[in-house]
Amino acid sequence: MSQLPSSQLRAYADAHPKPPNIEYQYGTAGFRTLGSVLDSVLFRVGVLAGLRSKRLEGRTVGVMVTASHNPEQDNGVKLVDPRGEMLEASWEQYATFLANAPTTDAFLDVVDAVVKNTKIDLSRPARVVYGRDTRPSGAELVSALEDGLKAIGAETRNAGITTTPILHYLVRAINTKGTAESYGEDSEEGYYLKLSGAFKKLIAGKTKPEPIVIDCANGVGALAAEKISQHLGDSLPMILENTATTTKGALNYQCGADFVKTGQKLPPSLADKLKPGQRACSFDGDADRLMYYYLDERGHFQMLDGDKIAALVASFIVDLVRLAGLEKEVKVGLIQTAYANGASTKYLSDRLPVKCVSTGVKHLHHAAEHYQIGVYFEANGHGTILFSRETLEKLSTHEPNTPAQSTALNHLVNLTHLINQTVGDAISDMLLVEVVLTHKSYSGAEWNSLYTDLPNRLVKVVVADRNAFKTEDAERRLVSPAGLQQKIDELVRKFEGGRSFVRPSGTEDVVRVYAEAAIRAQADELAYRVGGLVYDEAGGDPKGRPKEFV
Ligand code: G16
Repeated sequence: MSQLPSSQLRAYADAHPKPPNIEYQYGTAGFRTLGSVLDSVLFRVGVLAGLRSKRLEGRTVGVMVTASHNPEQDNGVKLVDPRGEMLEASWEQYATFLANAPTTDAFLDVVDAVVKNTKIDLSRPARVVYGRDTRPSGAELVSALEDGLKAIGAETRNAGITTTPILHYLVRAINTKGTAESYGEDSEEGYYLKLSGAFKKLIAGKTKPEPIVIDCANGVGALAAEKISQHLGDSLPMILENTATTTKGALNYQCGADFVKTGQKLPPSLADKLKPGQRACSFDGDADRLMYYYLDERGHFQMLDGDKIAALVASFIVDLVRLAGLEKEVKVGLIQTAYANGASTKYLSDRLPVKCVSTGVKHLHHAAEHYQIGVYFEANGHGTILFSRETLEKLSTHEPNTPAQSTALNHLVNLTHLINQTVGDAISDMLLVEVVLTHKSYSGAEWNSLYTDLPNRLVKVVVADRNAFKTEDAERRLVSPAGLQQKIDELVRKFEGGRSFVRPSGTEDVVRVYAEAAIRAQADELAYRVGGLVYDEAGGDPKGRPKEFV
């Protein structure tokens, strides 16, 4: 193909018309909205994925159909670049333009413009691997995607129903197959073998962990956890809960990482099952986020969120680097967002460089690439650790001087296999946490005592137009609506240890408000009062006013 297959594209595009009066946006994690209005978007993303692969000389790109933590009726789609990372930011605008072209003619014009602007050699092959989560709308949306892939003439591989992190793994494994940088066998089985093999090496000779309770959010993580559990055997006994992947309405409902983090409470389905002190964790709907928790001896819920995971694993890595005698050559850095609890930032800043960036894995991932070892975690439990190419090389060539150095070096090498470096991965992150807890012989309570969280509260406000909210300074300050930030500042000053910020969500049609303060009641009050300001300033929808400030 040296020219666009225009009549083929037209015929397929006519079968997937864009609904009028809907404006799509490639946001924090791709397109995300009601599954029922995404048919044309999926078709067009198929075409774009083909073009992206051609632009990258036929390297395989990925497409994941998921709305992750969102409610079951939502769905979404995001593109994965060849190293398993999120789509290059400059291409997000093409995705948005393509999705919003009102007619087939307009769509073909945008396709043509993308080809010209990005200088695509159309004679190159297009290769795309795609997968989806368990949402009921997934099958039809995948068939729209497949039409887009056929229309642009892509070679395809269907990864079926799988987790987002496994799809990212597959993309990297396919593209590095047979090279010195091979990421592993390019199959789901290859993923399980790689992670479980590394886990077993890392805990060899240690006391086996007690069973862990896993809330699978009634999503695809249940299927993946079941499979990896077979590989892990008694090296990590798992009790899988919320595994109803085919029950209508069950996905993410009253369970899952987002439910736990936002509500700061246990999924009700675990209330009678969890014993005090027992470790438990929640995945989200596509198993790329992880939240840990336990009940203390008084039966009170204690949450170990993404910040606590970062504190645990970053300190472990820093110690290993030092023990391996590499601290002069290998610098470890940590990336957080404005949602990071102030107490975590303080704890971690004493141990390693900490940087704050905007919400969205893509921002954290790119910032983490600037370190030899970059640890990134969002407070919501989304994160991973990146080892730079030179670090991987150093770990494989470094000559240890002592047995202790050799052990630490081995652990670091095994961690590079355990950690899914393409994106946050609930299963890989859970295994990482289990390794650290095993090495340190930590209970949940000991881990929790690394630092004490400042009380905090997150609320959502439904407003007329969330795009009216613009931020700066890594989303810590509002620049519009005009004057609102000053009002927030005045309010925050009245609360001891107060901090609050407001930002539009990129995955839900809401504005998010975060607040923390020295005591719980104040954090709650600050969040609801800032929420009230947002509501009053921005023409809030009466349905969106959280009941606490009605
Ligand atoms: C996605 C992104 C995360 C982000 C989250 C919430 O997560 O990948 O980086 O923190 O959305 O974003 P927002 O506050 O903009 O809605 P997931 O797990 O839903 O894919």
